[in-house]
Amino acid sequence: MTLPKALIFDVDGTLADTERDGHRIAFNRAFAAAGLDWDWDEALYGRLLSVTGGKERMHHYLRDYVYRGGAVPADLAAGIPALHAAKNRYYAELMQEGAVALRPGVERLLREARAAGIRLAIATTTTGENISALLISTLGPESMEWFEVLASADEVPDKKPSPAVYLYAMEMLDLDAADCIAFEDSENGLIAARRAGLRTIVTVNDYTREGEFGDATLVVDHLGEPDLPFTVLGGRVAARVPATMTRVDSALLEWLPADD
Ligand code: XBP
Ligand code: MG
Repeated sequence: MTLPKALIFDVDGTLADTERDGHRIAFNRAFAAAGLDWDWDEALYGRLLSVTGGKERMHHYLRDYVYRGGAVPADLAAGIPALHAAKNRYYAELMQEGAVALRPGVERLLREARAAGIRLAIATTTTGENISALLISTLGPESMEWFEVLASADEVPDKKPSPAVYLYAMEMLDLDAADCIAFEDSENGLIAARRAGLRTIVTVNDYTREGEFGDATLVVDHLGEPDLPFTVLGGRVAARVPATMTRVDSALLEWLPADD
């Protein structure tokens, strides 16, 4: 049992509830500003999250919800990149306002990993700009240096469940999958990480709690804090987690068995 050499984090839904409280609100502001009466409430957005990528999600919404499988007018489809750019501007504003906090245990684990010499990376389908907006607002500008690799849609156009962004992150780290652990919150994210051969810790959120995560190494409700123990919800090693382990920390990472 040895410490992993690197931790690779998903961003949206894993580091913070950016989907519900960030991207969703920003999409709605962009729609309203463009004079569109589309309104993505929390429940609808949860269904739309089955499609990764903001532009792809808008295409999916137009095709399956607005035009119900019929042809989407070309001018509306052509307007998606501009709507997406506006969404990201609203998203940046929301982050600057501090609208979203990191999930429990995230900052603690990042700091502990750094102290233990574990390298950090990010693998996300969102953009580098959106990553920095979140990190700077929650951890300060210096946190940008904490992550050796930021693998995002800017580097890798293939969205999860494609493993491409994880494979890219590992290539940049020059590490094998056996030396890394992925952190995810969604089914598409878990599939991507597993296809890349990574042991994966899933922290579910309100959108993903009911997901199918049997292939995860460990599924918990959050990473845990000293005064806020996690609840183990599933995963390959769930039955073997020692009762003394109540959060994802260096001790748990060192204990985490290899995939059987
Ligand atoms: C995140 C996504 C993204 C965000 C919005 O998936 O699917 O599309 O919802 O970001 P993951 P963009 O957490 O698996 O990376 O609008 O930049 O796509
Ligand atoms: Mg996610």
